Amino acid sequence: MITLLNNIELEEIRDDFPVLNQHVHGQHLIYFDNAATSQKPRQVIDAITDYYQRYNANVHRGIHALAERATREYELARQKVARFIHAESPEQIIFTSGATAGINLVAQSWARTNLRPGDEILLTWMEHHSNTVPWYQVAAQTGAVITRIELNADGILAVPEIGPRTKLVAVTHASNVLGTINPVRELADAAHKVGAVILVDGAQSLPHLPIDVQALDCDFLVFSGHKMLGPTGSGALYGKRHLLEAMPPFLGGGEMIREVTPTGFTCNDLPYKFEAGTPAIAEAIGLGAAVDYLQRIGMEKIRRHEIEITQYAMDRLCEFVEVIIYGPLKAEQRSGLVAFTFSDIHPHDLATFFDQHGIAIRAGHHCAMPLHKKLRLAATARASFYLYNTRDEIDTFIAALAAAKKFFGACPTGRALGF
Ligand code: 7TS
Repeated sequence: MITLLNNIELEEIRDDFPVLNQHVHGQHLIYFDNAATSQKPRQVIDAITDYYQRYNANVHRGIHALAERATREYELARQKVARFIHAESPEQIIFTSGATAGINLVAQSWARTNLRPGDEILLTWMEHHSNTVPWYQVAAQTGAVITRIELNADGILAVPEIGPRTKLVAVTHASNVLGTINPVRELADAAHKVGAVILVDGAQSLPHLPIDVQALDCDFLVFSGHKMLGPTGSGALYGKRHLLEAMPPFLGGGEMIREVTPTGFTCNDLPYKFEAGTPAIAEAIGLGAAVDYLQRIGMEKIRRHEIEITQYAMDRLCEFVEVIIYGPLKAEQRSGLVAFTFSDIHPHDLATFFDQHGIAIRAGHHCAMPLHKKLRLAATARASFYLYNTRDEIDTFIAALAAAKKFFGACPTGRALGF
């Protein structure tokens, strides 16, 4: 049986994150900006330091002891990531600098060579710009067209019949604004029925939910290490082997070749075909340490904890008639974040007010401008949680919101959702 994190476990977890133990503007820091980037435990920081202090060397080329150790640890990190997402093999894990780089790789390699004029790329209204702009670029290059799956009033996808013109479905697993967890397996089945492929943006799901790429039957999945306790500049692309094998390399350079002649080159095997140049070695090793950390606690347990505190945060926010929450109202249907507006107070003013109380939230369009346009909003405020956040912190956040109400003189708006 999966139990919740108890108070002792939570204290132990919090002790692993040095950054949490500080004051901001004279108040104890409350970090609710985890959807932008998570904090890093000592174990990840130590793994990076250890690499630089003890075995800094390039990978896959040196024959000396340091190079062999660096290569071993780098490849071990790949194995850890493969196991974490239940990939069939480590060769299907391409290290990238993050979700954005993974999507661009698929756009410029798979999509650019497979799409023809009139082919459809099916997105949703809740995509991050990283899962939007690369498709606009590839549409301009190939003559493909962009279409979008509609949302219902709760910010949930209405899974459509996918038509024969659709060649690619690119969908976020969890929205960074609405929190909505999308039915990826259903979408994969619908895409595969018409011979389309599906790319899943796991930037907001992988840090928070147990992920099994084989159960999801996704063709590609991307994610960022820095949102799951790992370093910035780390992340990966997972792909089905037959697709990766058939794709041309995206970047050319060292490492990705088998042979270079005076006039041409042949490609290296997977995954090196897509890892041109010296990779982010310390970052990959740090990501491996982050995976170890998450697995030691258990993704099911982390998920239960986040459901619990997210539901608590939403319930407490609903005590204010001035608050509008965007996305599904049941925490089970969303990842651990809540985007909201508070009367007619500008979200940036609200974020500044929270900052003065030592509480870090994010305000803005969260790199999801098409969604905000659809909601007829310029911006929302967003509190996003992770395994180290507590109910007590949410109580402090709610007390700060009550203070903001007094300070700004908020009144109810009664604005509707507006999908
Ligand atoms: N996809 C989703 C769903 C995201 O939320 C983000 C980043 C990305 C892709 C891009 O990730 P990157 O690591 O390659 O930059 N989202 C956010 C956010 O919500 N606030 O700051 C970054």
